[in-house]
Amino acid sequence: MYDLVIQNGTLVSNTAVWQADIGILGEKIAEIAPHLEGRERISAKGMLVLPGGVDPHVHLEMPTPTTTTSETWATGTQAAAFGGTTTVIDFVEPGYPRQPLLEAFRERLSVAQAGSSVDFGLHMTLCTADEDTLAQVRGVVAAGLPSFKLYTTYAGFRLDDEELLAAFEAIQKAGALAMVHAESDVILRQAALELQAAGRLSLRDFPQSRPAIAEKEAVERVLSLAAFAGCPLYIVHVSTRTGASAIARARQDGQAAWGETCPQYLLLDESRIRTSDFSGAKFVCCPPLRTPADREALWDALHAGDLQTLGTDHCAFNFRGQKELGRDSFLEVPSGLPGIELRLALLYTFGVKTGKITLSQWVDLCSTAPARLFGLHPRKGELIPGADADVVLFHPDRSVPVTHAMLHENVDYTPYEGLRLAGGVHTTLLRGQVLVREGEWVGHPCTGGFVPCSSFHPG
Ligand code: DUC
Ligand code: ZN
Repeated sequence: MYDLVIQNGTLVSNTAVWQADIGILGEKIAEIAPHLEGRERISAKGMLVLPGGVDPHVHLEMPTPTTTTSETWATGTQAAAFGGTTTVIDFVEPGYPRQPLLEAFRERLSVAQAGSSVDFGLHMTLCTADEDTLAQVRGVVAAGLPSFKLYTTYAGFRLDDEELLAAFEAIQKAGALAMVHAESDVILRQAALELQAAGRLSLRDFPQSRPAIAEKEAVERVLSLAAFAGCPLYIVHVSTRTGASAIARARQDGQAAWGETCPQYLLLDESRIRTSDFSGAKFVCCPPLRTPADREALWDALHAGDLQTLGTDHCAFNFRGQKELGRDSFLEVPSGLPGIELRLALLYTFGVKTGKITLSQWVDLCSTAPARLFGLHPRKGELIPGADADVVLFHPDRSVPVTHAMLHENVDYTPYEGLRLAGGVHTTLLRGQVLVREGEWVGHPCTGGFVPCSSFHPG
């Protein structure tokens, strides 16, 4: 007799779709089979039943030089649960230059732990790559952070080629994974200088300040440097056809390389920024939204398996008071879009329902592949006995338009306003506890915990 049985659902894994019950004992899945008995029962008749989503790329409560993201750990992780995501992976960034990495980790951990309603992992950001910093990499991996974020641009974060190579070598030796924000700093600086000289700093000019070629150049370069170092490499938020095809080529050559894209690059394009008023600021993110042709190429890449994960890069700033900081110059618009709550529903609607990807690809992109890449599998990302009972019941046939009012994200707009969803999350369980039932929060807040990630082995 199990504590809880989820009955009569259609289970979806990254390889199969089948009918069965899920028996849960305590925090774990105990059995998957027909006709299980439990003290409590949840009917999943007519529902898809999935492993809880794993969002590999979020920024909660993130300070920037001018403001802090509007989404806290408390609000963002509840919104994640409403959207079927039961594990998020955020970032540790140094609180001051050359802060010891484990000290920065402990500080971030205590903030996250106090507020998180879903489980979470953390990636470590490397803003320097000197001997002293790189000597700390092994200790960070041992603490449960086997993924390191590197930037090719942004003052205070950017590593030059020599530093990137040194970092890749240290990460490889520590059995970890490098993640790179890949945009060419020299191209971005030159593009911004030219626009500035021409007095073109209005929102309409923003996309031109971060051209697609900047992504291509940086993706190709970091792929080469990582290949030379033998370091596994994950490119975050791939936004262009050329970025995706560079990763596909590297993979065909046998390189350990993976790519992530995000809902905004699949569903929105640069026309959103070119509005007659300032509302286009709601769509400012880096890399920027691209062309309809790029969107199509990214869908093709998901279909072909050339990109492996869907993260949100959830980085929420209110339009009022935050995005508005950039009224006089796009350079001052805080960069980032919200999306933590809609990831599963958007990919289902515009990917599965349109036939661009299969149900199993959907689960793989949103859950299993990120769990594997970031060392959370098989505890997360899988419906199998022994895994955490992180389970989502998803209504496969529910037509609703997206409105800001229906969401739980702590931000004053959604970039997806008006898009019609074809399905949505009904119930979300985290380690056997129901957090969301029929669209209502029924869980205890702040019950999420840090999940140490194991060293890199993509499986
Ligand atoms: N890009 C954004 O737009 N926001 C957060 C970080 C990033 O790389
Ligand atoms: Zn990001």
